[in-house]
Amino acid sequence: MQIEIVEGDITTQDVDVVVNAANSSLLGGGGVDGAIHRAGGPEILAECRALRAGHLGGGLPVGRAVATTAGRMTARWVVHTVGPVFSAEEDRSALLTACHRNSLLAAAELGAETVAFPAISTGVFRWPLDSAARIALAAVREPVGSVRLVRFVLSGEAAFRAFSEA
Ligand code: AR6
Repeated sequence: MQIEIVEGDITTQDVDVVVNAANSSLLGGGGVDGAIHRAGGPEILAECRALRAGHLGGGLPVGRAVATTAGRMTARWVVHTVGPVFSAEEDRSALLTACHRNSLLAAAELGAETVAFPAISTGVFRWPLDSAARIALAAVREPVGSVRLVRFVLSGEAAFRAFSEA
C-alpha cells in the first residue's frame, strides 16, 4: 500500500473514493461531513436517505462503512463510516481500526484504487490526534483488494504533524 499524508481539503481530491467521517444517522452534520455534502450536492443525501429507508433503517453502526455517489465532487464515490466518540475510560481503538478497514473493504468492492481519508473521530468526536494517527496508519498498512493508494488529507498543521510523526 502506498500511503500519502497531505494537508488540505478532502473534498477536492482527485481520487476514486473519499471517506466521510459521518454519524449513524447518515443525514449529514458538521465538520468534514458537512463539507462533503456541501461539495457533492444533494445527490449524496438522497442516496443516504434511500439507505436509511432500506437495509440501514436503524442507521449505520459505529465502525461500519457504506458507499454512495460522490455527486459533484471529482471523486467517484463517498464511503461513509462512523468513528467512535473518544472515551478516556474505555478503549475504543478497535472501532477506530474497524472504520478504516471496513472503508477500505467497501472501496475495494467498488474496484477503487485510490482512497482519501480524513482524520476520523479527531474533531467533534474528540479523539487525540497522535493516538488517532497511529491507529489509522496501522489500520491501512495491509493491502485490500484493488486499493493501491491511501491518502490522508488533514485539515490544519497539528493534524498534518501528528500523521507525519506517526
Ligand atoms: N477536509 C479534510 N479534513 C477536514 C475537513 C475537510 N474539508 N473539514 C474538517 N476536517 P469531524 P469526527 C477535519 O468533526 O470527529 C460531524 O458532525 C477536522 O479538522 O468532521 O469523526 C459528523 O456528522 C478533523 O481533524 O469528524 C459526526 O456527527 C477531522 O476532519 C461527527 O461530526 C474529523 O473531524 C463526527 O466527528
